[in-house]
Amino acid sequence: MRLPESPSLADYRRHIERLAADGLAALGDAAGLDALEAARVEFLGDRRGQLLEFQRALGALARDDKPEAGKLFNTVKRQLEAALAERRDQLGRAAGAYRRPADLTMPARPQWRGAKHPVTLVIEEIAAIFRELGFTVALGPEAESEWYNFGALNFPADHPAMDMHDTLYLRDDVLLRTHTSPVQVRTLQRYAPPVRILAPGNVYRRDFFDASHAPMFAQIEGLCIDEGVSFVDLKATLGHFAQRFFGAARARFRPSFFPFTEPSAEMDIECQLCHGAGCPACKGTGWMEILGSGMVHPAVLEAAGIDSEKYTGWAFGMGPARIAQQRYGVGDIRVFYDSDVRFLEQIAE
Ligand code: 2NL
Repeated sequence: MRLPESPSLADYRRHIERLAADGLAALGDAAGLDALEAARVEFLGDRRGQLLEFQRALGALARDDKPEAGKLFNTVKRQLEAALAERRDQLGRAAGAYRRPADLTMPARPQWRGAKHPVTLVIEEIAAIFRELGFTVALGPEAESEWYNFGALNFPADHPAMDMHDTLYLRDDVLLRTHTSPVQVRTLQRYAPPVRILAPGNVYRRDFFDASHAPMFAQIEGLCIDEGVSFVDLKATLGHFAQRFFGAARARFRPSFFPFTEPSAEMDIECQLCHGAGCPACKGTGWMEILGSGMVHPAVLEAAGIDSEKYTGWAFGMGPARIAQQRYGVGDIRVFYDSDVRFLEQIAE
């Protein structure tokens, strides 16, 4: 549809609106920069572009029609030029032409990293020290029978620990273990001595949840059974551990009592805060209790099927959360069980 030789204003308008529609479509839909350039030449080119014809035709219009037609021409030209610029921008953006190179001097955005729980860190560190001495890690169920939790461990039948008030029972004869000792009894049933194991895991007590007690807490026990094992081995091994873990120059043993060991002893280390001088953390004594231990009671060995005439052994138990409390200077044990990252990330390594 070509413009007549001497167009009327109506002709001019009809034709230039048609051109505008075609041009806007061709420019707006151009699939790439090459297609866009082809459309530009076709409509806006200054040698053979379609718009040129309308510029020339302005001269052939009646004098009174010229201002109106001129306005129309300018509007269409601006529209096409704007469509060209917009499409060029869109295609350029898609091709990444405006992407700025990375500024390597910008400070990095801080990222929060997940980390191991302080109690886990303590357990792993303890396990690493004992691993060097030939101890492996043993695991077992948290729901136990009365026999594995108490009976095999030489608790008298009427021991107060078995009371419903101290132990969480799931149902008759199914309870939540109150220590990890049942894991060790199970291991002794399955493997002949020599046995050297660590039993870390969660244990449960019917305690009130206050600053120094939790109803569930981590425990780690150790057990060494062989021929000719004596209290000397217990003292030397646990003393070595205190040296490695705490860097504590001094450790002492005090007599104690547990149903499953005889004799029994608790180990103290020199207070890590005041180095023996006495401070609030050690209640002025200069010492901190870190574990309970003893020679495995012959009744426990026999219950697990071990010949107590042939074999002897020693065992210990401690609370990694208590150890973490001392090591990281934490007053309230509950923060270890709150899962509050504002606390945990202060300790995370
Ligand atoms: C403590 C005291 C202790 C044991 C745990 C044990 C296990 C078996 C046999 C004999 Cl199979 N003993 N474990 C021995 C002495 C003390 O724990 O104060 N724990 C937090």
